Amino acid sequence: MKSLLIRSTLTALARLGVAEVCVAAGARNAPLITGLMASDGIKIWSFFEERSAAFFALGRMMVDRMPVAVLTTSGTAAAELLPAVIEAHYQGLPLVLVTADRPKRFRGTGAPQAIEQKDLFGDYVSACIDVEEGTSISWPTRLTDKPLHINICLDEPLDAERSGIDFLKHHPQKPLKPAKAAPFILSGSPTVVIACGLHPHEAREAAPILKELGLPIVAEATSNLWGESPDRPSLDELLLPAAEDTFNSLEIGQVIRIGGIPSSRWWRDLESKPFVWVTNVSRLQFPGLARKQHVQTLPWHALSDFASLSLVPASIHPGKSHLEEEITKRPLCEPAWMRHIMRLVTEGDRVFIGNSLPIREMNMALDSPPPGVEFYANRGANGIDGIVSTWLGASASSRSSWLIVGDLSAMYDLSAPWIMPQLPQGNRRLVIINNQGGKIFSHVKSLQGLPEEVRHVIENNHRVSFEPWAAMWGLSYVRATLPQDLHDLPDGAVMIEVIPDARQTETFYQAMEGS
Ligand SMILES: Cc1ncc(C[n+]2csc(CCOP(=O)(O)OP(=O)(O)O)c2C)c(N)n1
Repeated sequence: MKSLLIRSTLTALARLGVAEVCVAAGARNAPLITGLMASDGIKIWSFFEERSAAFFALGRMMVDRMPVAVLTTSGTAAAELLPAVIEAHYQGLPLVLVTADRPKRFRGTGAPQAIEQKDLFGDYVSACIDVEEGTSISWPTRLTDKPLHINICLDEPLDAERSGIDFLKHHPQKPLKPAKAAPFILSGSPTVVIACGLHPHEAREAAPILKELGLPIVAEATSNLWGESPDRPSLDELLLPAAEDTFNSLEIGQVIRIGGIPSSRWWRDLESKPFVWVTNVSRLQFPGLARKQHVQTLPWHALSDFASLSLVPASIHPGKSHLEEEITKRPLCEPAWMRHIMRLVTEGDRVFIGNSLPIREMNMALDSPPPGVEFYANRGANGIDGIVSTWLGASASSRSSWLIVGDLSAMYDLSAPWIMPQLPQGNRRLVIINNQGGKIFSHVKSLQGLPEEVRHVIENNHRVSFEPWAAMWGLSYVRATLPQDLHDLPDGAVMIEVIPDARQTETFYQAMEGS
């Protein structure tokens, strides 16, 4: 009976197109692990810890756009998946969660390692398939744009499953044709495009259409529209950096957002500007704003209808931007460090950007990156958790990749490097911007007037050095206080702890606010 259930679970995964499984072992999921390991055509990544496993799986999906499964044992092991499931949900990625469980009769009894696993992930999954030995089940044959939970109840003895399946013999069904996009109305007022969170394939699809449209484009790094690329037209003449002083210089009545949800304050402020029309064109069906008035959300394929439109471009106030001047004056401030790091990034590298200040400072400071550089970030739920693991997942299919992450975010994911010995060889540069706390909060106006001791608690100021973390996982370590400290990095995996100049960073932001 158990054999049958294991086999039908593996076959269901194969039919869904799962080609990689991130496994975190326990006794309860051992029969599934042995079944997987006896199978052909499936890549197995092995973890001791479920949270990293799930974020790593997410990173694999983000770049390679194939379904990846995470397999856990029962109890809180299953619950550890929740943050990555939420992130996958908001990124529209169908992460497949396979959780082993004790038989249903244990539910609500408090018996060891038996928790309420059914529907554990609530609204963040498209379905929870709760299956026990001896029951029949109709497996889904297609994934949606949401994670899927498969809860497998296994009784003892948990003897090993000796036979597997050939994953390559089961072909996933073709995706359904998207429904025709509903008609949409646009305003005739001055329009800007805002672009972020585009997979490089989507950026290639969008570039000729945006070129034809000819509107100014405020492009975050993750729009993947910056720089030259051999397989798409250059948009450099239309692109504007996603910096606050760009937004301040725009005269607009309409925004076309393509891709993910922008990380700028300006986007949030659109909430209270119902007179600005917002049209979202995205793979994700989230409007990104709570207001209903003058907001419409169109599916990604509607973008092709935009090429033939003739819209009024937003006017840009000629007022001089101080950004260049202020960065140049302060070569050791945080945004300047983004430039120093980007100078080391080479053609085709993958750059993962952490949340909080790194993503904002990269958006501000990015000038033309080398051809084919790909940017990614976890902007679904904007968490500072799981970032190192997600990057490592994304780095698995890249010969050279970078993570730029804040210090608290890095500390959140200390077990992430566990997987590194299993990764293919490549240059992996884990850059920690150690500004000694959650410094984003020092930029939040409403928090600036709080008593020092309260700010200390909010910012979690600290004096931690990351060198012992590098040593723990056997990584090379470089401490950088000057740009030249980044020269001659060794090959392979390197942890780079950047110590930006706090005073220069502070005066940079003061100057930008005053401009
Ligand atoms: C899981 C999670 N917990 C808390 C937060 C709230 N939060 C946003 S930014 C931040 C501080 C991040 O600090 P750090 O990584 O050092 O980056 P910095 O602000 O210095 O750029 C926190 C706690 C969050 N986004 N995600």
